[in-house]
Amino acid sequence: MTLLECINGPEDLKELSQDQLTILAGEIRDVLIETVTRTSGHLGPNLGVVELTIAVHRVFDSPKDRIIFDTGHQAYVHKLLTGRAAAFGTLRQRGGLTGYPSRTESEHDLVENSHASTSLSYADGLAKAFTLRGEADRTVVAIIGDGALTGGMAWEALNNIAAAKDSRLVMIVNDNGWSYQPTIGGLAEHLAAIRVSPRYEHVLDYIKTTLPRAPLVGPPLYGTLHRVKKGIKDVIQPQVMFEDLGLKYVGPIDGHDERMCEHALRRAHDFGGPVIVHVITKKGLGYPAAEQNEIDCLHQVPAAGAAPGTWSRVFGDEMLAIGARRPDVVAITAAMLHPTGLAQFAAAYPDRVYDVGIAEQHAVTSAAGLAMGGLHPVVAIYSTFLNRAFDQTLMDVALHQLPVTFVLDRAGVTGPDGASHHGMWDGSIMQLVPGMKIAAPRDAKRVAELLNEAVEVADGPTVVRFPKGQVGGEVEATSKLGGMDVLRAPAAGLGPDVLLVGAGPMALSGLEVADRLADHGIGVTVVDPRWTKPVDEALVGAARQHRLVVVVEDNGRAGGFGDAVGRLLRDHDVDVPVKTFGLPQEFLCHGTREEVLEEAGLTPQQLALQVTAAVARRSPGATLDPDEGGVRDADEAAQEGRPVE
Ligand SMILES: Cc1ncc(C[n+]2csc(CCOP(=O)(O)OP(=O)(O)O)c2C)c(N)n1
Repeated sequence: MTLLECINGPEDLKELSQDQLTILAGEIRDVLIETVTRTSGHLGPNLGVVELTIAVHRVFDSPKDRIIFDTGHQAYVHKLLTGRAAAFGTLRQRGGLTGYPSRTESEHDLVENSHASTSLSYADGLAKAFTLRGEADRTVVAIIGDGALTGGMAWEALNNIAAAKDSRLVMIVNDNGWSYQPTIGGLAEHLAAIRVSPRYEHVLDYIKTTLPRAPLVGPPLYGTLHRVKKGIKDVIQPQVMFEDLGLKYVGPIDGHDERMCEHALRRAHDFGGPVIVHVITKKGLGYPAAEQNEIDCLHQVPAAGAAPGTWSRVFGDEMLAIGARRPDVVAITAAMLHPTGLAQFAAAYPDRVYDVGIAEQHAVTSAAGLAMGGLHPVVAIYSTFLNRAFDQTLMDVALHQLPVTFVLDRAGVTGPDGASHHGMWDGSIMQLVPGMKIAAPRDAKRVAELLNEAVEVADGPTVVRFPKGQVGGEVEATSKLGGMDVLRAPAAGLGPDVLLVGAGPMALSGLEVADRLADHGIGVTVVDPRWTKPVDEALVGAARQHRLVVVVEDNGRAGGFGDAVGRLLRDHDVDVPVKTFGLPQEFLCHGTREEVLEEAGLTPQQLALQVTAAVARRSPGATLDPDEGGVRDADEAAQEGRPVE
């Protein structure tokens, strides 16, 4: 039996000797490598926090003390130490462990939002609540990476935490110098200066010899630490930063020396007010393939980079072509150069790409500034992360009618990253923005086409949204309807029963739906709108010629394209019914993209069943009485997921 198998919770850790902890750390790394290379997930970040997480759980008393992981992608070791080692093989699989902390999984998990830079705000509020409720024996621990520390929210929190002198709050800065890529910006340069100082080793030695001699309890002990820090400060200047904010600072600590981490954390714990513990770690430690990976230290397995054949790569290729033709086109990424497909553009035009750190809000308003300065910025961002820059999009870009193109990768169902990663909101919130134009390409050729159209728009913002993964086959239009592509007319001999409008790749699913419906004598016209905002007015006339309008979109059903189509038709007094098939307005779990789409009823087969039932309900002579005829059969079949006979 391994040591890890004996750990049922943090209490079991506290019994182990230093030698056993070293063995345990090795076992954890083995499990991480073996599991994550099989299941997919975040490998580099977790390999880097093994000793640190052990130390946190030995010093603090979870769940009485609350541990908050910023972003949460580095919480696998925490999972292994909090009773989930046996289930770890199910990581990120449907029904298995999630890839982030999960409140339903464990009482040790508090925050499951995987959007970065929030931990210090959660921690600030939580610590204040403990103070106000008189729970003076509880400490809040926030673990935040140097990447997440580039986000504005983290600094808004620090500003407030510095003033909350009573908060029992320990902020651990896990500084590995990397975000997805080397962390950029002034803060990163400060931190890097500490790490690369030739005297850093000296400092670590100094702490190692000084800390064990420090007094055992209370503020005097912190005073000693403080003097240690002052000593460091004398030789390494940049860390004045935290102190100038009025925050107590301990560090830098070698994050792979468990004993040193424990010493620092115990002293921070005993201080009784807000303290920053600055820990230096190596991303990917213990796995050469990660340590030596020059792109992102195997931040994620498989790599999140834009592999050939993916939507991200198709976008990246076209950006390169546009870059050659249009010197005014620049690109912005919020710490995700490779995953968003911008790497080739960056290599070709290094002066025309801005990595702003994990700072989506800044990215958008900075794009507004670039546009005001006569450039056309392309903000390449994952759909789910645009949410936090909604106000900037609305007020800073759209109100000023600025030509900024948002390229939203991972729009719609993303899969194993779960609820906070599904890009199911942008299609609705962008519908609210006056003057915004939204394109949804169905295939690779349309990515190129629509991106080119988007960067030609000079009087307002545009969005190009596409999903995660491999792009499918190409389908050409058979005719045009206004600016839209008609992909299929009703099969020979069948009337225009259903006008199926499929946004993005859902237009291709629509073709399969049409085939299935033709088998049941239902004629379907399949249209790809290309632009889902503004809704093409040619739909009005087309809707009047059909008995039912069906909209299919990979986005939440509330307020998306389907609602916009319905509104347009109502405004024109068209009384043909509109049915929208999209994602339920819920937080959807993890699973493969296919599994999640199936659960939402969005596979072609499920769509065909539901549309058949809807047509049957509206057929002359049809009745809603469940005891009668074909309507009932089709409805029931749809519910049971079996084909309509
Ligand atoms: C708001 C937001 N933008 C982007 C991301 C994507 N993302 C996940 S982890 C990560 C890098 C985090 O770096 P750091 O905090 O230093 O942690 P490390 O992985 O280095 O341990 C990024 C950019 C995110 N989770 N949230």
